[in-house]
Amino acid sequence: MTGTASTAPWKATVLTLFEEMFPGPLGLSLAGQGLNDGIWALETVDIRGFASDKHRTVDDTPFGGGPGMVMRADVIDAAIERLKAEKPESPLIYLSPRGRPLDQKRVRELAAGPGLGLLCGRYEGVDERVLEVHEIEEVSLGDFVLSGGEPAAIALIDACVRLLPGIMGSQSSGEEESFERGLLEYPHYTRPQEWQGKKVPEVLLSGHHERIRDWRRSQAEEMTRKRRPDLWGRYETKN
Ligand code: 9D3
Repeated sequence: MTGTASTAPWKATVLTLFEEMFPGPLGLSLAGQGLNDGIWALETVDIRGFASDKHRTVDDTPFGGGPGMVMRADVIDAAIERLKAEKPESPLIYLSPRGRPLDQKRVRELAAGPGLGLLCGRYEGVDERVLEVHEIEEVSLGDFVLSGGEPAAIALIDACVRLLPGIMGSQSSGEEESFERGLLEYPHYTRPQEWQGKKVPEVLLSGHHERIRDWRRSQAEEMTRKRRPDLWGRYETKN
């Protein structure tokens, strides 16, 4: 072989019925610049392209009855086979409200790998058998209801991409992120120094870096204790 050695960029391949939703916000700002610079790559695959009948059916009624439709195992399987042929090393994730809640630890692991294969569901979800056969990891964004997996896929990709080497700010943001320390962020202020009668806390104007650090720490702790008792409990246990 000749020429410059180069490794393939981190790549997200998204199986979806709504390709038009991509890149969406991923085409703008930090993620969009990284996409243009070739730091990461995005491919969407239309699930409907793997339907085998003339009406290109991807869903059917649930066995056992009940509301809504279920995405067919054979159609999803064909789409996944295509994905596995191209990027066999990438973890396969199904965005699903019954998945394990995403956290920053998993995001860091996924950003450190070769990329992601993402399956976006619509309707009630996909036939359980195809999830079992491919040992697909199920990931949720939290306990609220979206209309489909696509907005969740966009959020997951965004969280990974901002950590990639070469993305502006990935160095500093990778390290001292509030979630890494287990606390919410302290409050921020900028000019004007007084606004609608509200003054910026005196300590921040003092120039005493140690006092500022202590104040921010105590604010972060107070905020976490009040708003996120779950995080606070774990933080207290660790410290
Ligand atoms: C109306 C159907 N729901 C029964 C209570 C089940 C349901 C199926 C599919 C609810 C939502 C969805 C679509 N959601 C996602 O695909 C999804 C999701 C979410 O809704 N919340 C948080 N994380 C995610 S990741 C994918």
